[in-house]
Amino acid sequence: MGIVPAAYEFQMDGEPVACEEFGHGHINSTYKITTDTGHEYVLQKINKYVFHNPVQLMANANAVTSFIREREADPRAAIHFIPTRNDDGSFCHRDSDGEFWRMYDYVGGFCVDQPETDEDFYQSAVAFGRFQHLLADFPADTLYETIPNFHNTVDRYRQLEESIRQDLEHRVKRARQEIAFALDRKEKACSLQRMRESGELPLRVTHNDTKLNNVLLDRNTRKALCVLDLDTVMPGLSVYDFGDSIRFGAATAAEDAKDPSTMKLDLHLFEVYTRGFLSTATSLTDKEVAMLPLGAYIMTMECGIRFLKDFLDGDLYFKTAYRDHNLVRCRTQLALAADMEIKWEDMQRIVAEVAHELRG
Ligand code: GN1
Ligand code: MG
Repeated sequence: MGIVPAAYEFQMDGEPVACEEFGHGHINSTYKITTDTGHEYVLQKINKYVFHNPVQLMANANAVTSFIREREADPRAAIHFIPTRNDDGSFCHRDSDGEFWRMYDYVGGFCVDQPETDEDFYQSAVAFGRFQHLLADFPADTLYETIPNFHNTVDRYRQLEESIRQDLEHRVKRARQEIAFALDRKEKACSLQRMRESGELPLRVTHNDTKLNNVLLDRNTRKALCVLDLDTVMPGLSVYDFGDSIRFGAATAAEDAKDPSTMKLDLHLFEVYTRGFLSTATSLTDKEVAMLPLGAYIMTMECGIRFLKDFLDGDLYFKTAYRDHNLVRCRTQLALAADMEIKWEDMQRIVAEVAHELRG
């Protein structure tokens, strides 16, 4: 189905008069639709190869955004999805080709891929912390687990061990050091999952893609408006979201830097993010706050073992640009985890100091 016919399936204000490609996402196709009454909408075709259940995905996204919009006066505090013309309350249209579409209000603002200053990174922390806080009373267990066991590190290890045992691509011999490093740390890496199962850490709504470029900034003030890309919203632990931001954003090198010795944790950026996150995520328990460094460490280890497993399997999950791309990524992530081990006490001290200052 064409783009404009798909747009007609939603309850827009006015008739579409312009349609342009929009954004630069790698997963979904995105368009901006303008109508004759001057309204602007974002129309997206959901990538069905990545997301197998767009209906559940949209149910999650709509449930959390509706919840936020009921509590926040600023209409830009959460995306506003537009219902379809079906009048069945659905927010997702399936066209005759089996493609799924959704639409939301365009509210302006902009996103950045790289922070221009520390303040941009701080604003992303404010946004993801606020997301936690605004959803603190949301019944997280009512959300669909759209990617089951996504951060179940126990299960990630099980899968890694299975791939090592099968060694389908005969690559185990080339990753002996990385395998040993990962297996040596299994117990620590699985500790958050145990705390989730025992209830020591509360089940929360998690975003699961807490990168800077998923935060919408105000054009004038450059302050965070809301978080975007709710495709991986699921029940989980607050420290997953914190941890993944640190893994990606407080690192001194790219995720796939070829020289792993360039990959370190930037303690200054770690503090910047901690400060922003704790300034808004005020509903976290003391235990959750204490586990923030562990969240950063485990998200990094987990990502490393996911790349490792995919390398052993012959690069089936992550897109790769060259033969050893997943092994390079794995080494770089494990180097970051190793550096966190060296800086462990500093990480603990920073979290304790910032928490003391902001929470008393
Ligand atoms: C994938 O596609 P992207 O970059 O948003 C992955 C994350 C990994 C990340 C590592 C659904 O995210 O979990 O941390 O790659 N997303 C999924 O680069 O598997
Ligand atoms: Mg993503």
